Amino acid sequence: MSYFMKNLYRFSALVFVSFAGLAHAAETIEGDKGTVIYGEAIAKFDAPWAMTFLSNDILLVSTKPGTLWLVNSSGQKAKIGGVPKVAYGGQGGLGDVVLHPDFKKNQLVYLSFVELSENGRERGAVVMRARLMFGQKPRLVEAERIWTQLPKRRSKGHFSHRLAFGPKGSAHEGKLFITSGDRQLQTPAQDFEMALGKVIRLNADGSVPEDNPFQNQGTLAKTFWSVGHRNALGLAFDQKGRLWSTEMGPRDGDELNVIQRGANYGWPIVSDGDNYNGTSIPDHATRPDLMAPKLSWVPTIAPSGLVIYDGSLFPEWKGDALIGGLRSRALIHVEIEGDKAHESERFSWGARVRDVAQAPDGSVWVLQDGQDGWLVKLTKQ
Ligand SMILES: [Ca+2]
Ligand SMILES: [Ca+2]
Repeated sequence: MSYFMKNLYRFSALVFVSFAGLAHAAETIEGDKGTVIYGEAIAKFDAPWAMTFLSNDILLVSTKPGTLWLVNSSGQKAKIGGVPKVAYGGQGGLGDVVLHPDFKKNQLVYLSFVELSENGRERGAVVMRARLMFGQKPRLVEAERIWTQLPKRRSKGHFSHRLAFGPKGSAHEGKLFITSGDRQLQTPAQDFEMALGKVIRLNADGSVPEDNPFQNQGTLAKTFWSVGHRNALGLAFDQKGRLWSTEMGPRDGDELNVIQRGANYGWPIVSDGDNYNGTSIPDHATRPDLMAPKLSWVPTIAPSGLVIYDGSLFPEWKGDALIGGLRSRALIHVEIEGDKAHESERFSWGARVRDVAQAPDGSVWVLQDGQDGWLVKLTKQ
């Protein structure tokens, strides 16, 4: 066991206040193709948004109002200090939480959240990194802003602000990817002077990699990896080093994309869905020059968190996408075969699924959306 893990366990034995009976007995959940899995309710949160594992038994959970929790598998929680104040409202607040790939050495944590402009009228996302310290009380120290979503806008939606680090050994090792939504304004997704409707790629310290694709289209464009996105709430690498993203469509037309360097994903020029006001948007097939999704959904699933499964507990899911569905109230299993993807099975137990993650032991954990959002652990038994 590493020095870090020893510290973590010693620490966690001290700070977790003991609650009795929080975790519930496992209940069976049957997929629409008949696969049976088990769900165990671990702990409840006020509007949880994201989670990331420190070990099999300990994870971080963020909530939209602005709390970051250290949680163990018995459902015990400790609040983490030093989290900045966030602009909570609409679709925004505290967002994603991910670990630096060398977290066990440097204890660096990356958070995304929404802040107000100086005049208090406009909003935009921010990415901050800080060191997670254990002591009498867990806390973040040495907080440092590494990205600001520009320009800020009045809208309270489509921040996206999902984060993913390129895995070790991949072409993107140590690179931080950020989804930046169109802020409900559509056209910024094709505008090279706005970092909205883009996937952003940065070095771990926030500096701009010189091999990003758009070097001659202005300062902001140097941070872009891909353009033409609407509201990408899921972002995850697979074992081959490919980056996948889920994207909320307008009325229908949700997408699962493979994110490629310099590509244009078409929003708002094309979508397999249409506008909420009933006007139609040409489908992706009409514009082969714009990158088509690997899979799109009509009717909507409202996709949020995404993981590409790599565990051994569910060997039949290895290499496949697991997507949290909001309006579809489901965990959606998408089978990936080479370059192709299709929906394989839907697991629904009546809850909107905000985020999905894989624990080191291969169990799959979901965060249910809303004010009484449960953290649920999914296993085979
Ligand atoms: Ca698209
Ligand atoms: Ca369409």
